[in-house]
Formats: sequence, structure tokens, C-alpha cells
Amino acid sequence: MSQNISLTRYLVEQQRVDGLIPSQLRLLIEVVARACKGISHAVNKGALGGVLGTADSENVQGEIQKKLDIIANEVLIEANEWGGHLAAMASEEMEEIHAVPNGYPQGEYLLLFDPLDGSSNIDVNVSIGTIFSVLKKPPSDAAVVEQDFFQPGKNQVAAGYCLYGPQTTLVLTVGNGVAMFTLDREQGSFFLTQENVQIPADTQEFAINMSNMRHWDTPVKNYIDDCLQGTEGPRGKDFNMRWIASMVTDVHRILTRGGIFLYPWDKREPGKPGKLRLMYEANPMGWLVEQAGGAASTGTQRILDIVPQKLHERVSVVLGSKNEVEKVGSYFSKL
Ligand code: AHM
Ligand code: MG
Repeated sequence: MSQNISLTRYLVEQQRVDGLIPSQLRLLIEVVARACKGISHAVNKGALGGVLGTADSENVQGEIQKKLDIIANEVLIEANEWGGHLAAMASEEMEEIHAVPNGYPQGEYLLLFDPLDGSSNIDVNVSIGTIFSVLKKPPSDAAVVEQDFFQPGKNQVAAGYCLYGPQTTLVLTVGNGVAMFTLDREQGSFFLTQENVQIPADTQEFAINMSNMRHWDTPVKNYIDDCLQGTEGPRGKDFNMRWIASMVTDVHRILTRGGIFLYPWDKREPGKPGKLRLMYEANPMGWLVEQAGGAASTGTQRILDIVPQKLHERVSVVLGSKNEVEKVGSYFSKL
């Protein structure tokens, strides 16, 4: 662990690796990290900063927005729109894309984010986070349009999240493994605290919202039933369960010690293929997990191969320790 490698230095060094990240992308990631520092500051202030509680508005998903959802969204937009690296942004909190306004230089990247993931945990002082994904705008002289975002997750050029917990941790991939940075509050900078993060291939820990059990599809129900039987059942081992209800925090645990996370499609809302959003939740998390040696699927298909049809498309998510994700897949193929 080096206290000496700042995020800036790490990115400059990545830039030197066969141009893995062009300077515009490096600067874009720095701006996102700076915005996350601002959000972290607001989260830390909590009630003292008047940021807790509900705003009088709904987002495009029909969810009541929390004040921090809105604040985090504004911080990210304001930090990113003038830098010249971006063509447009898209957010869980905005129905339409936000093109960089006229008057600012237009860059070649597209930034997607869930500004404040785990909103139900804001007011109860449980860890929450920001998730982000970066794509390249398809080459064209035309103005940016929503369809430019409709690229599969395997096209991402950077992805990550910032976890606002006991520590503020930025986790990043630019396609060269996963690195973790911890915010040093005195210095106001992120420092590298783990490199080459690896998820163990096997696990005895699953994360799923068990209260939805009666709504699950048969493969998921059978998989969890078998895990619950422990050493007596077909899996031949005991399983522990964790569910934070902040995907950022559940994924962070999986990157740290392995595990499997499931938010599967269920029968509550037949028209919706899952709760989580493909482009700014499943894709960035899926790529991070793959970059750490894990796997990310819908149960039947690799998440990063899905070509989005809608900006706020939802998807079934199964990700984490590779062998366990494959195990879930085997329950789907038994159908
Ligand atoms: P959000 O982006 O509105 O916060 O919703 C996403 C969150 C995930 O972080 C988490 O895994 C899931 O919703 C929890 O859902 P539930 O409350 O159904 O357990
Ligand atoms: Mg979210």
C-alpha cells in the first residue's frame, strides 16, 4: 500500500501504458473524482448540512427523490459540463440526456451516472455511493443524441464508483484491472490503497433481498433453496447472507472478499426485466467485477454484451465470484 501514489499519479502512469487512457479521459476521471469529493462532503455533513430527507419531486423511474439524490446530480453536472472532455451526460435522476451546453467546448466522451446509489440508506447513516460509466461518442460531426449512448457495456472506456462509508473509497477500472483509492481528508486527495483487486472464484456468501422470494423465477428460487440447505444440501457447504440495499456497498464487499450479488427479474412487474438499471448500474459494476476476475450475467447472458434499447433500461443482475455466477447460470439452463 503506498500513501504516495495519488489518483493523479496513477492516471498519468496508466496514460503511459500504451495510451490506455488518453489525456482527455484522464482529466475526465479527475473531474468525476473531484465531484465525488464534493458529494462525500455533503454526505458527511448529514443533518448539519440540511441534506437529509425527501425532496418534493419524483425522478423518471417514478421514485421519490431524496435531497441528496438531487444535490449529487447537480454536483456531477456542474463539475463536468465546462471541462471540454464530454459531449453529454446521462443520469438516473434525469429523463433525458444532458448535452454539454453551447458555449463550452464539446469533448468526445459520454458520461453516465447514478449520482447517489442506495438512496433508501441516506437517512439511516448507512453507506451509499456514486456509480459512473464512460463511453466514447460514436464518430460523427452531428450533435450528440440519445442513441449515441446505446452501446453495450463492453464498449466502456472507464467505470467505477465512489463509496461514502466509514471511509470514502474510489474504485476504478480503465480496462487494466481494478484499483482502489481512499480519500485522505486532510490532504483532500485520493491515494491508491489497493491494486489488481481479485475476487476469489468460489464463495459461501450471497446477497439478495430475501423478502422478494415469493416473486422470484424458478431458477433463482431453486438456487437459493439449495444454498440454504447448507452442508446437508446439494451444494455441500454452508452459506452466509448479506444485503446492504446499496449496490455500491454490496459490490464493494464482493470486490474485497468475494461473494455473489443477485437482483433478479421477478414477477412483481412483468414488463420490467429487473430493478437495476443497465447503463449506469449493471454495466459499470459488471465491468469492474470482470476486471477483478469475477463474472456478471443476467442469469442467461453476459451483461456487458447487451445492446441497450433505452437510456433507463432495467436488467436482471447476477454478479460476483466466477464459479458461483456460473452455478446460477446452470440453474437457468436446467429449465
Ligand atoms: P437507487 O439507485 O434508487 O438507490 O436503487 C438501487 C438500489 C441498489 O443500490 C440496491 O441494490 C437496491 O436498490 C436495493 O433494492 P431493495 O430496496 O429492493 O432491496
Ligand atoms: Mg442506484
